[in-house]
Amino acid sequence: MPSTTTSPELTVPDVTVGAKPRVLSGIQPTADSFHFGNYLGALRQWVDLQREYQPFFFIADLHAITVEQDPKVLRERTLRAAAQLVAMGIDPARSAIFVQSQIPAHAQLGWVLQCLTGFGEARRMTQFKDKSAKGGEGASSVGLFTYPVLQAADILLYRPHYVPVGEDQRQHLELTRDLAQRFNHRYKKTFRLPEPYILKATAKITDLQEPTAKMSKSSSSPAGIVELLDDPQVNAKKIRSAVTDSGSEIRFDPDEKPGISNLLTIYSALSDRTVTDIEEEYAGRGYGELKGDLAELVVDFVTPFRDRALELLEDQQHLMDILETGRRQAAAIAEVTLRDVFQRVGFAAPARSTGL
Ligand code: ATP
Ligand code: LTN
Repeated sequence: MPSTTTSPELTVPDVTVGAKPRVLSGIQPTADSFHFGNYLGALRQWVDLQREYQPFFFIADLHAITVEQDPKVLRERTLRAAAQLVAMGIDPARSAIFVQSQIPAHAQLGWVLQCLTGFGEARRMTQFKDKSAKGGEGASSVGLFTYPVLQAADILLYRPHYVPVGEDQRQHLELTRDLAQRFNHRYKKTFRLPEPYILKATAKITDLQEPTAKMSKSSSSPAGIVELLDDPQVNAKKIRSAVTDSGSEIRFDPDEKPGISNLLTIYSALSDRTVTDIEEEYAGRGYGELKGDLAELVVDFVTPFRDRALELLEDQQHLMDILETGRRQAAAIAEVTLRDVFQRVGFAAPARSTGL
């Protein structure tokens, strides 16, 4: 396993002894296309981890409606997300790919965990502070406030070992571990304490126009974000027009040279070469050359990905079949966990219980 920024100890006994350890993550269907931050920060690790782990990957539509969504667009984006996951190499024969809202246990466990979360604890989540800053707290939904608690439920239901995400999700993973520990302590050991799986090198891909800010679906300007389903030539142009720093030296130094460092990070990830190797190759050469070559690498990467995703989108029934298979696999696990939880918190079982 490649080195990550975290490796806490597991404290809950492995409930899946003999089985492959699990990996789980989710992504919101809040844009027509995933971007390079999503891909390099998280999705690429999903693809890699699916080989050695039992993988659960889902499209977080419940999370998406914490801010207003057009229903028709949300449905379309959910399928677009599924197509992109498959196009980038998530193999439905290995991985359960599913839609969060199709598994009621997420919202049900979410409620139980909300009742274990302190108001002050939820208030400390920086994502709420950031996302409510624009319109003001009063205009934000309560769902946006409790977003991280639902995320904890998403994770804990499947008792995963690792959760591959970008750096911006670290705080939510910490809350998830705290809630798991609290539940285990108050009732009975039920949840595994999951570990974040955050690759240091690509944990925060930054905006091409504002290289100290995160590349983001909701806050990047069009020129600052490389969208994987966009016209490859448009993306090449965005790379060539990326904001770079004063001076002319090609050197990895995120504090002094955030623009060039971000381009070097993307270059290194796409070419599987070390940053040092790339720095050496471009020693004494200008920013323009680096950008031109990176633009070509980007075109080579996005073109086949985009073709495959668009082809998959033409057969929506096939995508829905994949999601249905994933739903069944996920439901089988989630329902067992939820039943344990309901029993442990003291909910009366229905009289003729044949499962949930
Ligand atoms: P928004 O910024 O609008 O909240 P997003 O662009 O962060 O959305 P998400 O669906 O929230 O997209 O993120 C999906 C995954 O991609 C998460 O694991 C997140 O940590 C990761 N991710 C998103 N942006 C970046 C980035 N710029 N660098 C590294 N990882 C990222
Ligand atoms: N908050 C995450 C999306 C998400 C998620 C999860 C990620 C929702 N539930 C569970 C990992 C595990 C984001 O990417 N912004």
